[in-house]
Amino acid sequence: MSAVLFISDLHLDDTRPRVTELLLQFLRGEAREAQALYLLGDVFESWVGDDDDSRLALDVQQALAELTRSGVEAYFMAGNRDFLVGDAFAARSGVVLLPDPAVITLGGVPTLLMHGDTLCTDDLAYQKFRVQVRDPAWQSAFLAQPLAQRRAFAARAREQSRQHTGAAMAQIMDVTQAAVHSVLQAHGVTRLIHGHTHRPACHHVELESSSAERIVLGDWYDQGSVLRAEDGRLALETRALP
Ligand SMILES: [Mn+2]
Repeated sequence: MSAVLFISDLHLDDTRPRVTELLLQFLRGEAREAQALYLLGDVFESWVGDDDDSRLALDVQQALAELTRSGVEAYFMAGNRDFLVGDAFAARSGVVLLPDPAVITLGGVPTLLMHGDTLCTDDLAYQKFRVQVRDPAWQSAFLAQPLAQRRAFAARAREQSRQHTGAAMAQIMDVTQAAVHSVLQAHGVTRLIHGHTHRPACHHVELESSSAERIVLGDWYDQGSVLRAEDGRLALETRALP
């Protein structure tokens, strides 16, 4: 059986062109041999609407379209940066949009997929912001603005996010054990894969009557990060920047 691949937190941005280059290489190379690719959020540092005509936006959709046309299934779950990715993006790139959370069967094991931001329940300021920007009325008002105005808003939001991340205690920016236990139990699964925290690891989770595993995907800042599921094995691997 061929591999199933998981990536997240690339935070693609014009300031880090080598990361975009690595993704394009990955989509045209390694991913072509896979059965499926899951993109679990924050692929883009920001996404201001599917009408974005920037080079970066077009190149990524093009490479995804080539991948999906070659027969590889690709699934896209939004993160806290690219939650405005919508149906036009999906149609152009051939990806299937996934809700957060979503349960899949991976090598026979029911597996819960999330971006991970909803697990960071101690970050109250962020959770409040999330409620606002996930509101359909807020989203349609935002998307009705001209592209230039939306880009300016995204730049301001990035700056505020940087300040918040710098000021908040590291502990607040991580998942809480209570949230992890609660989603595992609510979905009746013993495996969770998520990103968002940029703390790649495979954790063992002790539940009341069973044990589970929590796999955290890595970010794409100093390298690429890929979770490969193949022949019943999961491997968290890195890829060097070009
Ligand atoms: Mn995130």
